[in-house]
Amino acid sequence: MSRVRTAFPRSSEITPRDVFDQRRSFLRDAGFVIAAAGAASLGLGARDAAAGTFSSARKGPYGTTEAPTPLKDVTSYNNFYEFGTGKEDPAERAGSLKTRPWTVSVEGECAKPRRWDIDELLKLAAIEERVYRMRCVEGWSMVIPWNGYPLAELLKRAEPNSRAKYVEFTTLSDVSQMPGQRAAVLDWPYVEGLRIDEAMHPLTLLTLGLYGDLLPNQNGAPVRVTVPWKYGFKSAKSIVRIRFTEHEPKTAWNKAAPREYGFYSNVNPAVEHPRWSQAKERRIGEWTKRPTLPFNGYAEQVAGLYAGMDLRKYF
Ligand SMILES: Nc1nc2c(c(=O)[nH]1)N[C@H]1C(S)=C(S)[C@@H](COP(=O)(O)O)O[C@H]1N2
Ligand SMILES: [Mo]
Repeated sequence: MSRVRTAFPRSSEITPRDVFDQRRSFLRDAGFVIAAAGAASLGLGARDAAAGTFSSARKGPYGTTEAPTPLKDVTSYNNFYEFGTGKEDPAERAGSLKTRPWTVSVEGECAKPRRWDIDELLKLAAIEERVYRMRCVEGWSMVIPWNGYPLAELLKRAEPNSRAKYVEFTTLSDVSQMPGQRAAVLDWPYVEGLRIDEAMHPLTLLTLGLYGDLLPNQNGAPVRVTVPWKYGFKSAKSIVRIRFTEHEPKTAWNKAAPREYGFYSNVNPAVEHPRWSQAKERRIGEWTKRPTLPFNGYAEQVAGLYAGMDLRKYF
């Protein structure tokens, strides 16, 4: 409780006025019932819900000072194939996703497997704001103020054992809520994975919100991961299971097109994708392309994880 409501300034004081106004109007337009429901379960009053569930979250480390992508773009230009392959499909169709009740089971190679309720996850650790660059393999990027805490906070509570070398993430599988799962574009459910040191890295965020509120459905409500130095598809949405494994997980995109999507998928301008250049990117809202940075600009934090590895082979 107190962890969510901190003594830090309200977001109306610390974010640019237009961003704040834009958020308010979005909440009004969307009739943000989910945020209100989440706020109620956290014991927040109606006024706090209107201002945003996490609006007083403290700024976490590693945030970029680059201008955030407008909320409207963050919530209307999405990849979430469970709701269709068009960029506007998730915003239009993800209303059918029921994000409560919701549980995430943490299992596999660990001493303390456990099923967590979403309300427990909301209170497990202090919710931070992390403004991360996100880079899609298709050649576009955004800057998104996420709300969450390091995934390590959750993982360490499971006490992974010595066989736990990877962490696998599985998205909900339910065609009645996710109409895009009727199409065989991927082998559902969506599965992603990280090496355990990547999953435990302080940059890897268990993400519960954006722009100060609970995640909109199209962005992976009620809980997703955010791995900012990897291409966007590594950041699995609407997660129901996290599993410690001894062997490299079989990921949905790797199974679909192994030559295009490697297990690592670190943002790397020097490794070309057969269909989209990785040398440059278009920041949503800008016209001139900007160069793509190694590890999406997070090399200082994560390059050491790959010391001695041939990143052209392990792409
Ligand atoms: N379950 C699931 N997770 C997913 C995807 C998806 O189709 N299904 N798309 C990925 C891709 S390709 C990207 S670029 C990001 C987009 O996240 P955003 O819409 O919140 O910006 O989500 C990733 N996570
Ligand atoms: Mo992506």
